[in-house]
Amino acid sequence: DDPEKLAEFQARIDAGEKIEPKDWMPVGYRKTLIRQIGQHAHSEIVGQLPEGNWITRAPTLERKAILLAKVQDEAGHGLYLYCAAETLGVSRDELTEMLLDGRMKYSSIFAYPTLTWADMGAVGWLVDGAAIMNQVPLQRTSFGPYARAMVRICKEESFHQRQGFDIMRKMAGGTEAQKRMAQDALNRFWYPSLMMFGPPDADSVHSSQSMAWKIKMNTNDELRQKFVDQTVPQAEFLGLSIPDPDLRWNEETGHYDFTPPDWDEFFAVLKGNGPCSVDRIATRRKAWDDGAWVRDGLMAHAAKKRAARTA
Ligand code: FAQ
Repeated sequence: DDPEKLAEFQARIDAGEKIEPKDWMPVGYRKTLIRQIGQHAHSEIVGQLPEGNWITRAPTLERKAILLAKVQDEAGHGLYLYCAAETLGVSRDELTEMLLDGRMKYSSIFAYPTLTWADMGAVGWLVDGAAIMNQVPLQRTSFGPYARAMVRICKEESFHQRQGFDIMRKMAGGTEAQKRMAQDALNRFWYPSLMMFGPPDADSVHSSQSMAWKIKMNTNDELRQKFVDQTVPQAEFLGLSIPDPDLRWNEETGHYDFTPPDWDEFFAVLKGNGPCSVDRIATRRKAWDDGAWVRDGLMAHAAKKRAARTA
C-alpha cells in the first residue's frame, strides 16, 4: 500500500469517519473485515442449529413460536452480514466454501450441544448476552455497512437475551428438577460463553491492528470482564451459582475476579475438535448441497430473463 494513502486513510479513521465500500482501503483492512464479518455471518447461520434442535420440543405453543421467531432472526442476521461482506468484493458462495473447507471459522460457542430445554434459556441469556456485549460497540465500527447492520442486529439480540433470561427465570423458580436443569445449563454454558470473546489479549493476534482501524472497539479481555460483571448479579437474582469457586467481587478494582476458561479447550474447538464440530459442518454442507438446485434454478431463470431483454 502507498504510505501516503495509508496515512490519509488512518486520518479518516482517527477522525471517526465511516469507510464505505467504494472508498480506498488498505489490503489488510479489507482482508480483516472479510474475515471478521464473514465469520460473524457464519456464526449466525451455524448458530441456528443448537436452537433449531429444540423447536419441535418446546414445552408450549407460545415458547415454540418465540423460539421459531428467534431462530429466524439469526438467519436474517446472517444474511445482512453476508451482504455487508459482499460489498468488500467476496461472494457468499466463496465465503460458504471457505467455511465448509475449514479456511474460515464460526464462533466456538456453537460447537457445544444443547441437551435440555433449559439450554434454550442459557443460550439466550448467556450466548446472546455475550453477543450483545461484543456487538453494541461494533455499531460504531469504522466500516459503514458493518456498523449499520449491527444497529438492527443489536435490537433483535437484546430481545433474544431477554427471552433467554425469561426461560431461566421460569426454570429457576420452578420445581426442584427444573431448578437443577437451569443450574446444569449454566454450569455447561458459562465457560464456553466466556470463550466467545476470543483468546486472552496476549494471544489475540488481530486486536491491536483491528483496534487501530476501529474494526474492533475493545479488547477481548475488556469485553469478557464487562460480561462477567454484568452477568454475576443476574445469576444471583435467579438464585443460581456461577460454576467458579474463586469468583469474587474485588473492592479495589471494582470488578469481579474470576477463573479464566481452559484455553487449551478453546484452541481445540477452533481446530474443529469441539463436541459438535463435525456435526455442525456436516449439517451446513448438506444444506448447501441440497440447495444447489435452487441456486442453479435461480441463475438459469436470471439468464433467461437477461437473454429475453437483450433479444
Ligand atoms: N470462536 O486475534 P483474535 C452470534 C479466532 S455471536 C472462534 O482475538 P479477532 C449471535 C479468530 O478468528 C458470535 N474463533 O481474533 C448468536 C482468530 O483466528 P483467524 C459471533 C475465534 O477476530 C447468538 C484467532 O482466534 N460474533 O453468533 C473466537 O480480533 C445466539 C485469534 O483471535 C462475532 O463474530 C471464537 N470465539 O477477535 C447467534 C462478533 N475468538 O480468524 C445464534 C464479531 C477468536 O485468524 C444464537 N467478531 N477466534 O483464523 C469479533 O468481534 C472478533 O472476531 C472476535 C475475535 C472478538 C470474536
